[in-house]
Amino acid sequence: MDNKEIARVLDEIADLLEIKGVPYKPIAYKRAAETIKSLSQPVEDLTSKEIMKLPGVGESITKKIVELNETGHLPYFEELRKQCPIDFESLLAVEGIGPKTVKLLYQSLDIKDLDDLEEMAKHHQLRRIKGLSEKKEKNILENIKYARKTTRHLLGHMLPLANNIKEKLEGFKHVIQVEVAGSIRRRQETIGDIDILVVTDNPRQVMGYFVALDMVDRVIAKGISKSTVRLKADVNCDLRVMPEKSFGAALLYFTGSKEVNVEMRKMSIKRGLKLNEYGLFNGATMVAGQNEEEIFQELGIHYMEPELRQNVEDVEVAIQRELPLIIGYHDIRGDLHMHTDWSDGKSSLKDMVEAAQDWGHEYIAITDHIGSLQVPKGIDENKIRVQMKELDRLDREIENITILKGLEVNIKSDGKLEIKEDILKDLDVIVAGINSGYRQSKEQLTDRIISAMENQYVNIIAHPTGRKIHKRSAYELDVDKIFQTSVDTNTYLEVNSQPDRLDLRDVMIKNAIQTGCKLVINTDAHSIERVWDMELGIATARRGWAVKKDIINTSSHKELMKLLVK
Ligand code: DGT
Ligand code: CA
Ligand code: CA
Repeated sequence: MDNKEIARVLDEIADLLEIKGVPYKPIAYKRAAETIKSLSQPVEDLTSKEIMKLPGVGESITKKIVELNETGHLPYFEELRKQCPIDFESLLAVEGIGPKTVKLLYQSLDIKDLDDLEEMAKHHQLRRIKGLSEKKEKNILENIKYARKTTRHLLGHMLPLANNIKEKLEGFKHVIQVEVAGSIRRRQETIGDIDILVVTDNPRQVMGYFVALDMVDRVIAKGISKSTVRLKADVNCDLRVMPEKSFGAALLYFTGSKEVNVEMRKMSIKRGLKLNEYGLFNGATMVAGQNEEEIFQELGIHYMEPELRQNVEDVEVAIQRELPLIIGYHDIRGDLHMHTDWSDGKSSLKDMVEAAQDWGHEYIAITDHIGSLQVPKGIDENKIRVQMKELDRLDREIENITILKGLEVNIKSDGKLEIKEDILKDLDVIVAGINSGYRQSKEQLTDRIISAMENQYVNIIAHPTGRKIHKRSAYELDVDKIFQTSVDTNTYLEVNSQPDRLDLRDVMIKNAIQTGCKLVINTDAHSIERVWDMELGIATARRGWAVKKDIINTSSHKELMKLLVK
């Protein structure tokens, strides 16, 4: 079990003991949970003697941690849970409810989960509890809705929505300037809410227009300088009106991140200046504010691309003027991982090629799945030969784009490829990926990927860590070993652009590049609409500090063919 999971168990034990009215012990468990949470190494790697030496962890808690580590279970905890079967996680997710309130609700009304809570609140039973009020009951009822939907939204779903709202605002006569800010502008992989800034000559009219947009579900707050709406997509959107001369400062502030804002403000103070959402000031004089660039310039630091505004270190590097010139959104010249309706894709070969052309690609590789038990609708080896002829024909027929012949091959549990190798030598691009059997040990999964990389025909490892945002965490892998093998074998690691994959993810991209790996940004598109996901992959690579030369599909077709020889 990892530290977070162990801490969660200890935390919940504390809450359960608290409800049972056991004295002292809850505090001890809370303290132990805090210690485990802030530990820099896995508690799994510690001996019981070492665990016992941790602050706030005594003998009895040590035993429980060891038991959890060794067996994954803790009968003591399970017994407590049986005695009071309360869904803590969900109840505590309701704004305004803490452990004390949970106790109160359970003891007075036997409330165990969100359904119980909603039922009792609707029937006005909460206000009868001492310590709660009618107002509190109303708030709880309102907040239950949000607690049921606490997950953040995927960038790939929010970016088009935000751009759509931006376009609508741009088309409104009173809007002078409009920009999307917040986590979307930083292209963070998940989004809490959408933030938009406008300059207008008529705030009242703009706000009226905004809250009446067709994607709005309901209005949460409407004012002259700020409004918040709930969109039909179940996400909030804030619109703020800013004066034109402050637009850059506001954009900087509301793009964040919070950490970056705090650091930049500190840095301004060191230079005798004051930075806020209205501008950069020297005493009462505004020295910059209308655009972001001039603020960075006046501060004497490197302009920070929004994707690089993540944390304190990014500001420090900007001060040193050592930020990289990251890959641009127009630097990609081709997509090397695409599917068609020959396998599990939804669009025809020709449609995919034309969509790629529309995007501006100079070359693409069609990499359908080959037949196997794991991948339904994969094509078999005879059909691959037929498809290869068809690809050649299309390549001659369609101008301005080169079509490469490829395949996506499954890496079997033993590391071998799920295909006869003689066909591979006739193809241009081989993408290998783990598409089944994820439940292996760290060593097994690592070896599996390494065997594939050592295969002389494999060019690309698809979605290397297998994570799916909100669904499945990354496999445990010895990434250092994988990065090194990638360099040694000229195998490129993919930045997969699917909205819920973005795999490799930003931090891993940074590490891979430091090891000297070359990467490839692919869409893994299964239909024409998804060809546009490339933008998400590029954004992720930018967040991982990738420059043009780190990414092989920024090369010309001729250069690329050299890189594809292993
Ligand atoms: P999200 O919405 O959770 O995906 O993340 P953000 O970064 O969009 O955060 P949000 O919407 O709460 O606020 C937008 C930006 O406004 C944020 O990136 C930085 C700025 N901001 C918000 N609250 C604070 C604050 O308390 N202090 C500072 N320095 N900046 C803040
Ligand atoms: Ca936001
Ligand atoms: Ca916001």
